[in-house]
Amino acid sequence: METLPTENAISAAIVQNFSKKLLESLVLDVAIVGGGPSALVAARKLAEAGLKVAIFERKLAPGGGTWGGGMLFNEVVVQESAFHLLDEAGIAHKPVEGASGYHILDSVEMASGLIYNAIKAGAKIFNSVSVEDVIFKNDAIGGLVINWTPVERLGMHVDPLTVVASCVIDGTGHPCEIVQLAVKKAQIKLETPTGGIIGERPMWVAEGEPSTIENTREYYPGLFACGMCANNIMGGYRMGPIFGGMLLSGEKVAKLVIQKLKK
Ligand code: 48F
Repeated sequence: METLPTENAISAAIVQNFSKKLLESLVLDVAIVGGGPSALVAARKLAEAGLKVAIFERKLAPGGGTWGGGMLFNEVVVQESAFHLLDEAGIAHKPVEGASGYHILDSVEMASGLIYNAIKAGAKIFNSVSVEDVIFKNDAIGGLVINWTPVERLGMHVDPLTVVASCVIDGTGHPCEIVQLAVKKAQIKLETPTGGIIGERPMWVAEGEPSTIENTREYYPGLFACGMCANNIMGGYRMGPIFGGMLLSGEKVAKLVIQKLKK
């Protein structure tokens, strides 16, 4: 009997495996929007806790603002309180001379290490997928509305698909896209002093780092925020190429989600 040509076997394997991965991710414990550093740590921790978690990332390469270091000098700085998260992922770091408690590391190693470890822990990552809306039912956020990034970029009139999730994490960084659209379209009131998004403040490293962690929380039933998104919502300060707050924010949001789902 004639066997199928290799070309066919390769294409069939890709279609079958991707379809299986997507089918298994249509109902999730946790759907994360954006694959920046905070989201990647959260995904790893959630997967390690045995939860079904997937990241939907608009760009071809996950990693968010990690790759470019400071002004394209591809090195970043992390403070002592977050070293354990680098060590758990096998990412090397060394002291910054003259700045006690700060270590410097290769930003490409950090991005690739965070991505690799999230996947190895069992999280799924869908790249080139943009989240364009949320599922909003019974006064809670219940999932995501997704489409291919090229469809979004080309402005093609193509209906999206949906992903149902018990919890959604907005990890979209500075623009906090998902919370923005939920406030606008579902007219929800957030757990903030004004009920709305306060807006990110300018750079102040000493304030921005702890406030990123402090501002990481559930802002509406089913809708959590981490990383710079959380700072934008609560009016926190930015901090540039220091990433400890991002990593710790990912760790914190995972803990909050696990606590909620255990209840
Ligand atoms: O901005 P980003 O890296 O998130 P983060 O974890 O980290 C912030 C730092 O990189 C840096 C900083 C540290 O000092 O200030 O900025 O808060 O990554 C956010 C990711 O979300 C993706 C976007 O492409 C990026 O990779 N993203 C944004 N909107 C969407 C999205 C969307 N609607 N759908 C899918 N992905």
